[in-house]
Amino acid sequence: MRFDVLTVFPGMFSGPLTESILKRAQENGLIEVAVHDLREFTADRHRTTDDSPFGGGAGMVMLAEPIARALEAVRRARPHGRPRIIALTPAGRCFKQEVARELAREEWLILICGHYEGIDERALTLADEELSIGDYVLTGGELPAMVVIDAVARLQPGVLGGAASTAEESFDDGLLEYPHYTRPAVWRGLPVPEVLLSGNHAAIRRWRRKEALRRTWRRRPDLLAGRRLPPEDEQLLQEVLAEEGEAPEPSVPGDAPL
Ligand code: 9D3
Repeated sequence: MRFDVLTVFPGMFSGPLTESILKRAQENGLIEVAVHDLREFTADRHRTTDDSPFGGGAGMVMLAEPIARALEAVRRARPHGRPRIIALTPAGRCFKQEVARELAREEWLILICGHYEGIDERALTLADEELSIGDYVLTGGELPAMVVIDAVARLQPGVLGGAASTAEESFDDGLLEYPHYTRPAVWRGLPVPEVLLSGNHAAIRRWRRKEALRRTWRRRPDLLAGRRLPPEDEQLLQEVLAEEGEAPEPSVPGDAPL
């Protein structure tokens, strides 16, 4: 899978993409990432990428022309593919695991990073869609683009170690993960739950599922609301509810406007 990133701060991408899993994924040819400096697509002597907003107001707006020229250049370089063009903006559709799964099926993504107050609306018409990574204010679309690349890249076959590592995890079945423990069996007086040392794999599996349900009920009740659980999960959740005194926090994360 290929990612082309359009940005006025190409240097921001060197760290995250050249370490660890994303580095190995590129070395193994599983993903390809090309970062393009929008300044290279300016026409004036000062290599201008932004200007003040029509109608007045604070901040700067990114010019449409360098974005259009950069898009034309990266498409011209691969005339037989068809990219999905995504602009990272605070007003976009919220990026969730479901969106990551959807994008992971694409062959080619072009990510346009806004910076300053925003992008000229006419340049946004060149994108297929806008994505936001959540309701908090960042300084630009660069970190969001890296978040999207990371979440999408790890879903490409072969990028993570084993096949199990993707499928068994929290957001793949919409629940939070069960708690994890490693050596020593007693750390500063705190023991590991006995069942995990029992060697009884059926009991361990059941305990983990129950603790995943407990944690989700406690911390993210929104993930369980309006969801039909299979009978085994329903049974485990009833046990959790009988054990847990108070109702979970009433607040639902992720639904507050900026
Ligand atoms: C007060 C109006 N602000 C909108 C919330 C202006 C503004 C703030 C920050 C405009 C752009 C930005 C820079 N942020 C992004 O470009 C961005 C972003 C974000 O801030 N949060 C979550 N996802 C994203 S994707 C791009």
